[in-house]
Amino acid sequence: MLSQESKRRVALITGVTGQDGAYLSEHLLSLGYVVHGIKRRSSSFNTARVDHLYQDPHVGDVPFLMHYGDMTDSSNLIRLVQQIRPTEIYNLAAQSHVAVSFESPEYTANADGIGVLRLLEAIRILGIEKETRFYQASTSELYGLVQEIPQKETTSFYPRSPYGVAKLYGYWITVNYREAYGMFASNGILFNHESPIRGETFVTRKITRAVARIEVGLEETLYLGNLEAKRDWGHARDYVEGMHKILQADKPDDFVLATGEMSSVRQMVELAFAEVGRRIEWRGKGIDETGVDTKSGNTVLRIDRTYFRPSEVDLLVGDASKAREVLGWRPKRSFAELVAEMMASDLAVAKRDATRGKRSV
Ligand code: NDP
Ligand code: GDR
Repeated sequence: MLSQESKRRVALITGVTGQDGAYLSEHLLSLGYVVHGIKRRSSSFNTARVDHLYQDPHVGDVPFLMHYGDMTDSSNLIRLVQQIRPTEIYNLAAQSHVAVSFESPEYTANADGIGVLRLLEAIRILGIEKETRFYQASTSELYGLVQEIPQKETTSFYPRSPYGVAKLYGYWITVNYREAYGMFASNGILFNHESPIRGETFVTRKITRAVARIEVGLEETLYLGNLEAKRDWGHARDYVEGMHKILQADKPDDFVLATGEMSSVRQMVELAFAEVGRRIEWRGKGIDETGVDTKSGNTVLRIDRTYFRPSEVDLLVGDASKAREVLGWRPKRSFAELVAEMMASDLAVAKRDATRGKRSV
């Protein structure tokens, strides 16, 4: 029989206000976990993605709680881990935008790299290595410059951004603490995953949001950078289930989660416009290329140089065979279904905004 202590299922999620934090919270709550999330202090509300999970703790025991914290503050992290004594920690907090990492490289290194060390040290300092499992949100950006297609756990890393380099430290310090101190510490090497609650500045959401706003007449033009970049895009809901499975494995290890299918930014644009019955015709070349909507004859897409990155990751496509074999994980939703869901959601928002007369922000 399980002891009281081993039956306890208490998760601590850093980055709980982000896309994955919200879906993972929902998933763990549905499995009966008590979920604690770390959110950053902000001058305006930043909890929209998890507000539906929140219940007032004054009414009694509630399964979802939030605490203020920051990955750059060791004492805060140690105190929270001590207070919560989680059985599982999911480290999802990060400055997660690749382009922004070129603007704020030092902060990105601090939060995304040293932040991982701070959490691992909190576990060690408190002596809870044997009762706490640790998940690190590693990324396909580690692969960067193509070394092998598709990329898997054994493919060598060659990050191409301050974000990728910071995450490389996070990956290896997780492996190191596992080997040095016998911690149950695992990396999920996740390829791009999206959803209707994806941040508005990542390319998929930027596209679906703009196409919806163009459709209802709130915007005229979508400005993008590199249309040729290719990514392996999955649905975030599938990927958070994989995160949980990684921590339920018999032993700690590193796993790629991916769909194995690749599409270009250009194809994503075409699919999103097709969802509202528009076909895009491409005219011009390079920075002068435009996308013309054949229905209206309007130029609905232009290239903007500022969205190109100083060093780009041209192509990512993952092989998730290991996760399939060891964890029984496989993605359930296709890329086409994902785009359709994101478009439906953004169209509903755009229509609401249009009736309120809201122009572009
Ligand atoms: P989001 O950008 O949506 O969420 C990031 C979260 O981290 C937010 O809650 C954010 O808070 C929080 N955060 C940022 N900086 C700090 C800090 N210094 N201290 C505490 N919290 C902080 O990312 P996703 O949900 O998409 O991704 C989750 C994790 O997975 C990230 O680590 C990301 O790098 C990684 N990843 C994501 C992939 C994807 O395709 N989505 C693929 C592979 C890895 P706030 O809301 O206040 O900004
Ligand atoms: P990525 O996602 O860098 O893969 O990182 P993003 O959606 O930002 O870019 C994907 C590709 O699209 C190209 N692109 C543009 N990107 C953005 N954001 N805006 C544009 O206007 C635009 N035009 C073209 C980019 O150059 C790039 O090639 C995401 C993040 O979630 C990371 O945290 C995560 O680790 C990786 O996915 C896996």
